[in-house]
Amino acid sequence: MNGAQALIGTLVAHRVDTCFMNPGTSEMHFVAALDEVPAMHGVLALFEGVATGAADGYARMAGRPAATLLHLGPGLGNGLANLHNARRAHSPVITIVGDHAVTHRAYDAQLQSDIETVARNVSTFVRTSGSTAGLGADAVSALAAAAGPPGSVATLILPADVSWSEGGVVVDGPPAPSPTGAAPDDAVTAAAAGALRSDQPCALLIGGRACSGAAFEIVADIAAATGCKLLCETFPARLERGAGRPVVDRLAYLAEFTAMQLEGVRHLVLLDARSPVSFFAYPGRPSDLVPEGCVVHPVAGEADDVLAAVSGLAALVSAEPGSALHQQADRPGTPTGPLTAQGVCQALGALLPEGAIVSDEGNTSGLFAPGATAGAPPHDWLCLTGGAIGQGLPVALGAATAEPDRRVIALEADGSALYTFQAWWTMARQGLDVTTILLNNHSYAVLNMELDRVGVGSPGPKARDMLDLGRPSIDFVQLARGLGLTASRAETAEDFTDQLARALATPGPSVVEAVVPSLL
Ligand SMILES: Cc1ncc(C[n+]2csc(CCOP(=O)(O)OP(=O)(O)O)c2C)c(N)n1
Ligand SMILES: [Mg+2]
Repeated sequence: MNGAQALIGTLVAHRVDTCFMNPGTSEMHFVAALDEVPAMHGVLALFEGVATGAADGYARMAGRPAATLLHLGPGLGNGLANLHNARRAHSPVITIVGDHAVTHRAYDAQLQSDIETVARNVSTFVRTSGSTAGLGADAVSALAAAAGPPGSVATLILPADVSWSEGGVVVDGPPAPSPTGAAPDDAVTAAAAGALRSDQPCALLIGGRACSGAAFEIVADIAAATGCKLLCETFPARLERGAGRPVVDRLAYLAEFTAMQLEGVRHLVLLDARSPVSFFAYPGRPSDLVPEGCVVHPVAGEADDVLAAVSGLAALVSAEPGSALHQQADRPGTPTGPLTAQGVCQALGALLPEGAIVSDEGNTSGLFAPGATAGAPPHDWLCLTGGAIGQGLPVALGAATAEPDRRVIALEADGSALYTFQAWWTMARQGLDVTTILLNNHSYAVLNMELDRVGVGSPGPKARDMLDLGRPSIDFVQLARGLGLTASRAETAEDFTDQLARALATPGPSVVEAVVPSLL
């Protein structure tokens, strides 16, 4: 058995059976080994940012890692932005980066570079595997690091000769128990409970694992028992929402709106969320968004056992299981007239199928989507965790790979789509049920607002031109068809609703381009 076979065998023994990849010469033995270990599914991506974003989307839904296979330092660099988003999502991801054979390093051949330095930016674990016999054990170490909590990116660098040499050993062993995290600090929990039982205004700020499953229900019970506000982080990795799910408000993107949401709050209890900070610095404005005089209670952090922490807090405030406020079923009617961003969101709210997964990179045009879908049938909402755009389509691809029986909807802004729209080809190749709503406002619209907010005075035509995507206008229908998808364009609300309904009812991937005026 060679190293590549042992590595893949070890991964599948630990339930890592999907690898999003973009290989080159140094990874050929790994590619060849796919036929030796049929349990591993290789998924070809045409750009590394698609592979890494897909691994993130996969992990958010499956709760376990996929692998990526990338080609040396340049391949890893191409995938970095979405590994950054994965790091912020606390998604477990195994990144395997092929490298030159150890014996080739002395020659400083064209593709040689410092891979470890690139990897360190996003990874909690970086190791260059030193021997074929030890490769399986290296993979197990990477898996342990990725699992967390917090889930993280683990990078295993695989020299070509370590991969091709004989002497590989599959390390299977008993499956490691699912790690739950560190025990909560009793004193911090008691202080938070005391504040929640007092008559001072309190808020729970939840993120990560507190936004789904049992932990989410328990935090909503705590909110019901104590009358405190329930808020969640601005861009949760995965938020369960829709009819029958706990009611929670997301913190706003703009600091001014966050300040309104937190106004008067005297105690802020953090449950797998960080203390709120402004997304960017603006001249003369605060970075820290905690209101003055508000006490922050970090009851559960990203490395902690969130379920134990929220259960402990619920017991101290005598929260009744099942007492939480749940969302009523309620859908908007279908929109009419000229198509607008609001109309697109309304149609989505009217048609969203039960069990859908929404990958939200709708940006400004998606502003109304959370409101319009709040009472739709239960669904999951996946956000742009790290702010590095080009995530939405790859995450949709990964989510659909993990959950092939559920409808995935990518709510995708034009500018963001153009970083990684190669994901469409992989959706077509894999036959995945992903419906992309392409919000074409012909603009980097949000940056118009940012241009005003940073205080540059009145921007001139050259500056505005750097934010304009309308010259020439981009034809997303042709792009999508060229990559093997069915696609259509809508310019009225009625057409959009019809086209979306058809796309959602049709197996396989499709794109509905919504031409909308820019909100900014
Ligand atoms: C990797 C990366 N590059 C650049 C940016 C800066 N950026 C933020 S928003 C944006 C434009 C977004 O345009 P679009 O996706 O069309 O959304 P809209 O603002 O039009 O709603 C850019 C370029 C970023 N956030 N991430
Ligand atoms: Mg745009």
